[in-house]
Amino acid sequence: MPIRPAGLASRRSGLLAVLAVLILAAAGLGGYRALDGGGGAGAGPTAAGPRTGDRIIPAPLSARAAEGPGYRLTAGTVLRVAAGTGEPAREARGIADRLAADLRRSTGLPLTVEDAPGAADGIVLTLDGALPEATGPEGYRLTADATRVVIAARTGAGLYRGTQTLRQLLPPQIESRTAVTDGTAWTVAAVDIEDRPRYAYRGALLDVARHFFTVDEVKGFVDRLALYKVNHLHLHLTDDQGWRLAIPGRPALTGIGAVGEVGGTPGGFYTEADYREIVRYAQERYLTVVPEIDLPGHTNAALAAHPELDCTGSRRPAPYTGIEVGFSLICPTDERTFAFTEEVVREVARLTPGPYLHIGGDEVKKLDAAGYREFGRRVAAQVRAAGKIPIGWNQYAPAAGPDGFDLLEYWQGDSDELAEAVRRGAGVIMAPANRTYLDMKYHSRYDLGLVWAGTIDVSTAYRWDPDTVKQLPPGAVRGIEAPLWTETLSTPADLDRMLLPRLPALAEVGWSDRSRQDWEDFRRRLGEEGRRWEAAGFGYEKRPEIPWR
Ligand code: TNX
Repeated sequence: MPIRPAGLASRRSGLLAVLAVLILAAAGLGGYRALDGGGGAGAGPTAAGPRTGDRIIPAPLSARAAEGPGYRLTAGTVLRVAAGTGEPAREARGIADRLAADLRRSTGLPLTVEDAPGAADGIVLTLDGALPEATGPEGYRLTADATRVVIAARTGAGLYRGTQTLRQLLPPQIESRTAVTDGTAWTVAAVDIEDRPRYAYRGALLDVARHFFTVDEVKGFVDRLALYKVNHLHLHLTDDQGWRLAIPGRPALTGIGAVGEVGGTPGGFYTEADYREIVRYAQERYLTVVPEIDLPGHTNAALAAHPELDCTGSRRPAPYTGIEVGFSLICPTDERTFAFTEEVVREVARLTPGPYLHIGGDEVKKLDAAGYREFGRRVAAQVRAAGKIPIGWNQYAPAAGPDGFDLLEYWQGDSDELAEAVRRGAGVIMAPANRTYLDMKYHSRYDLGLVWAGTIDVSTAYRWDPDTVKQLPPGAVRGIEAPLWTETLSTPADLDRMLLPRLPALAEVGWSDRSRQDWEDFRRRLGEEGRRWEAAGFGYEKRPEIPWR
């Protein structure tokens, strides 16, 4: 560990802080005030100093600023895990190790991790089943004072979300991928935060079919989602332009179906090991992968590999590199089609630990309503037989309800059909294209993206309520999703420009209590995130709506 002046300074102030506490305790005084002098320059809550609870995105349920200078990370800071024994302890330990690794990169501090039930000082991660039940599976409580930061949750997921809040309570340079040597004080303001999500499902979709993205690039995408407490990664794995997941026994799917992408550049695909690695990486950040195999349309790549699945029985289509939709269909009246879907569904289910399997269903223009509904119900039953919960785009609404789709993802389309499906028991994930589509341009002259659903600036992404997009009974909306379609996006830098700063806006819509959402306040908080992204090396679009600092 390099010893730098900043490290020495913080070790000294840490000692002073401990001394001050002892003196105060001996004098029988409470409070933090007397510590101000011991914190050294930059340790007090100045404008450029510690983040307070009102900087966090998505906004927490409640954040109270507490008295005092807060907690400063020093060379003596230890992460302590208080989570009993067995599997919960192992899980909490894993979260602490990841947090320590993330904080070490920029701070250069040793930040060792220890098991310490009932620990007093340091950064304490505690799994606590006695927290109120309302905390839920992703809720947590974070308190910071001069001696410690405590993150408490009922589950590992809650603990992990709390660690992301801790990152945001530290200065933006905390996101640096290399050691920061400018003397930054790693101080967390004294706060008491209680937090839990509004919706259980908060997703983002990455379209790896129109343009292929490598495992490492997908991991980068996951990193960005995790910062804002997104908990589902929807991978759009197949489309006209490419089939991106290897299926044993069907080598042509990737051998033929994965070679290209939009624009004619080389495509690619994930092997079983690649896909498992994405799932593992996402899981480690408490994101569930939702794989999508888009059926029965958007299937040109599958048909190029398996021309026998075309209704004419033999026409092998050329690989498709354009961006039109609605022209392809696997034959819904041929049993070979259902043998194919059964095999694919079983295989994807086998590789996927998460509960969901998405089977698309959008923009099918060459099939009548009855045939389409029947196809949907049969494949949904295959998904269920493979042990997964079937999700479809809202066009599958007529095939939703008992034994059909359990969840519909709304992007655009018929409201009555959707309401009917909800009456039959379906839940809804809201992804209205005119709010959540991250591939829509910011403004009409923007270089990347499409405009068919309108232009979406940050305020448009932020100012809407998923519960009132459609008139649905309370509880029908299970969450939201932000899709990043990639017809016009081919590099990670392109993804970043479309994702940031709209992702945090949508993340707050999905996470924060409605009463905590406020555009003016959000703009102000978002203005600080730019420095965080610069420190992390993330690209973003400096939209003039935001007061960047
Ligand atoms: C509509 S959303 C689509 C996608 C396109 C997207 C482009 C949906 C279910 N279908 O196939 O990529 O628009 O914005």
